[in-house]
Parts: sequence; structure tokens; C-alpha cells
Amino acid sequence: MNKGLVLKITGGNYTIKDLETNDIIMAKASGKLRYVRVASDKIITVSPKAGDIVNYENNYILSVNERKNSLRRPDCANIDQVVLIFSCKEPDFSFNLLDNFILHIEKEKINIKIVITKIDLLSKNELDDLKNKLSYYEKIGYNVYYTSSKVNNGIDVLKPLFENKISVLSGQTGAGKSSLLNAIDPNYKQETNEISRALGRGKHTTRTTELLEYDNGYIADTPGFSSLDFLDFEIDDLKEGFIDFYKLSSGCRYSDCNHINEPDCNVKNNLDNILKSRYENYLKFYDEIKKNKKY
Ligand SMILES: Nc1nc2c(ncn2[C@@H]2O[C@H](COP(=O)(O)OP(=O)(O)O)[C@@H](O)[C@H]2O)c(=O)[nH]1
Ligand SMILES: [Mg+2]
Ligand SMILES: [Zn+2]
Repeated sequence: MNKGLVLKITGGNYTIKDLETNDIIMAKASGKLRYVRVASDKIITVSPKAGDIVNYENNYILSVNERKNSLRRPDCANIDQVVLIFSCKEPDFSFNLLDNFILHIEKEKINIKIVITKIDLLSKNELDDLKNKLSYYEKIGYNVYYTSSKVNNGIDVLKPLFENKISVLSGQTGAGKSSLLNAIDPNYKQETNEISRALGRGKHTTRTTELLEYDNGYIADTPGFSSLDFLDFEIDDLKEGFIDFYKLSSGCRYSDCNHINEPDCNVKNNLDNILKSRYENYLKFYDEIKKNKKY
């Protein structure tokens, strides 16, 4: 039996890199596929996704090794870091979406970096204003980078971040994920959603998650999406996923404080030091999770 890393899935066809020979192999998944849990006896059926280590034979995947972690959107396993790609314009920057994405990744306890794209579209004042607000995220522990793939600004600083890791680029459709990859390494030639000049019509967008080799690691280009729901969230996921509030919560009077209208709440006492939109988004997500629980 051979071991391979799943790079890409297209219509039931798996592109695998053999971990011993480094050969690229096309495989199908066996009908009686199993998820091998190394740590316990529990065995469940699972479909392989990009980032999975699989055992295969004669171009058939027979089992999937235990995952270190896994995201559904984007669909990828064994991720070392998620690089959030947010355009400052086209589409407009949204703090609600940023807090939403961060929360979903924090739930899986995966490292996060934030990359702002298309800074060529902002005036100096607009960019300074955005940087000023986003400095809050740097303060609480997320590195923020400012780039333009179009005029090749801020790209070189990103390159060392990908060494030896499986990194996933995540963010809205049109944020510039594929363009950023092409700027990092022009050999990629990832399709971007420019109107095709040759054909004079149609749009190219990324349809599947695909791991691309880079600097002893992999970068995953992924299809975008515009929002993420909270259907499988508990209130505790919210409270722990807002890492800045979680740190402050040890100072709240009640250990189960929701930071909404409890007395002696250390989060509310610190609102002067918290980005306003961040607390507002917390309240919105709280309401949404509560509402989901009613059904
Ligand atoms: N002005 C400007 N446009 C960009 C930049 N990066 C990407 N775009 C444009 O944004 C659109 C979406 O880019 P794409 O890479 O396909 O986004 P993706 O859906 O996140 O992969 C394309 O028309 C790109 O040409 C940038 O740095 N500046
Ligand atoms: Mg794309
Ligand atoms: Zn509190």
C-alpha cells in the first residue's frame, strides 16, 4: 500500500502526490472507503479532501489517515495556517465578514494571517484609515499584510510565510486569491475572474480547492464564498473564538459571562480599547447562534 497527499479533486478524480516517490498519480476512491483513526478504534466513512493523507493501491484510495484538522469552507484538511484574503475594495472591505471568517477558523484552532489585497485601489487617506482600524487585529495577535498583485506591492514580504507549511488561501470570491498566487509565483497561471479577452465573454473562477507546491510546503487556492453560517456553533465557540474577549473574560465577575448585560463584565469595562465593529459583530453572531438553537 502507498501513501499519498491529496492535491486536488475534480469530479471524483483525485490527484495524489505519492509521499515516497513524489510521483503525481490520478486515483479514484474505493466504494468502501474508511477513515483510519490512529488514536482510537473508532472507524468512520469519510471522503478524502485536499490535504488528506491517503493510503492507495492500483490507483484506488482505500483509506484516509486521521486528520489534524479540517475545514468545510474551504474544503481542506491538515492545515497549518489559513491566510485570509480580503480586498480593501471591489468587493468592499467588511469587518463583519472578517470577524465571521476569523471565528470559523478559530473554532478549528488553526493559525490565521490576514492579507489585504488591491491596495492600489485606495487613496493614501483611505488606506491609512483602514490600517488604523486593522491595527486592532495586530494588537490581538493576527499579522496583517497589505498587498497589490496588480502593481506587485507587498508580495515579497509574504513569500517566507509559506515555507514548510500547508497554507490555505480563504476569502470572498473576487478578493484576489488566484491573482495573489500568480504574483507570488508567475509559473502558477491560476485562472482569475477577468473577462476572457480571447473569448470575449465568460468568467474564470476557481472551482475546486487545489494544493500548489511552494517552498517545501503547499498553498491551497480555493473557491470563494460570500458568507458562512453558524449552524454548528455553540455560544462557547463564539466566546472562545473571539480570542481578545476570551483573554479578558478571566476578569469578568461570572465565569460564564456572555459579555452582554452581566454586571462587572471585564469585556464591557474595556470597550474603550476594543474596535467598535468587533463588539457589534460579537453581538450579531451571538443573536444568530441563539436563534439557530431555537429550531
Ligand atoms: N486593482 C486590482 N485588481 C486586482 C488585484 N488583485 C486581483 N484583482 C482583480 O480582482 C478580480 C478577482 O481576482 P481573482 O484573483 O480571480 O480573485 P479570487 O476569486 O479571490 O481568486 C480580477 O479581475 C483581478 O484582476 C489587485 O491587486 N489590484
Ligand atoms: Mg480564484
Ligand atoms: Zn464578561
